[in-house]
Amino acid sequence: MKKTLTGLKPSGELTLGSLIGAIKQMRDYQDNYNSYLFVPDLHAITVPQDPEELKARIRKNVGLYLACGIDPHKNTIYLQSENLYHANLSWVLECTTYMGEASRMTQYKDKTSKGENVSVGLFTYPILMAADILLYDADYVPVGIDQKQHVELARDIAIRFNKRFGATFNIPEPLIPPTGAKIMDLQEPTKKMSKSSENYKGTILLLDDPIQAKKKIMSAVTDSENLVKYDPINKPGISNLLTIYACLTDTKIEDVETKFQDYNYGSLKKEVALVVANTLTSIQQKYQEIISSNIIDEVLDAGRIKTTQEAATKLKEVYHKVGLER
Ligand code: AQP
Repeated sequence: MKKTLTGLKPSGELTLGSLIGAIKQMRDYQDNYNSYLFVPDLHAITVPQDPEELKARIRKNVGLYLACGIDPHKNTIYLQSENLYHANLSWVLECTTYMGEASRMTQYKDKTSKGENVSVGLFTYPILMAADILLYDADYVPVGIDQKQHVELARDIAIRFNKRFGATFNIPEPLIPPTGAKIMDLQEPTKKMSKSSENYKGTILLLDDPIQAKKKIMSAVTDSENLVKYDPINKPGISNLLTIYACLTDTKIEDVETKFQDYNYGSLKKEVALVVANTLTSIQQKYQEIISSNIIDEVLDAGRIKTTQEAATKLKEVYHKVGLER
């Protein structure tokens, strides 16, 4: 069975974008793939985090994975920081990656272009991500479009390592959803909906009060044409709403466009708001049951034991190839 692997960093609360771009894909694939879903908490500290908030968010995110339909019997679920081999392999890979290729990563370039004083970790984190993927020989990495470049870097690193030291790593491929690869901010629809966004009204969190979420959809920025049409370049706001509806109802974007072609923007927003609120209500009901049980610790303990054994074997092979042994 082919292996899929992905993670959502606990740098903020999970959003509708996290659900549509990553969790939903893992849920859709879980019956047919050997699925690995982790919490990349080491990635979260590439930017400053409040320790207590981070700790709480790690549990919350695992609870949300499960509440969104990730089946712990079909997925290996684990916490990155509980498995020391990720950081070990990352170091070896950092030593085989060139400054030029790491400097080309657009997420890093975006953050530094704003003149922010960023950490070295933010620069090297795509290499840690390569280690996360290569450690388990993942075949596919379901990601939103913004992470495609990082999976390509992981491929380049693996190909180069294999050439230099002999076949060691499987070469992973990104899996980008045809619809919903980039859910946009509701207030600035040319920008990705992000969990660390400062604009409260632009982002829907999975634990938002469904009534508030409805209000956010109703006040989403659109355009003045009053024509419902899927056209992400010229009508990013409306296209984003159509995409959200299509993904949450598992409908083709063309069919959603046809369904709403005679609607005015207010009526379209009402329909989207209802689907979003229903999705959140269902997730939150399951989340409340999960958070008050022992399941999160059980799942993470099982994931830690399994992945630590697998990663130890892989790292031993890597150390042997590189000459790190007595
Ligand atoms: N808005 C989105 N639309 C589609 N996919 C998305 N993803 C995130 N936001 C959207 C996908 O979710 C996966 C996990 O991403 P992540 O949470 O580890 O990191 P990120 O992409 O940096 O997410 P954020 O929300 O933008 O975090 P911050 O604000 O902390 O930087 C990835 O596959 C991502 O593509």
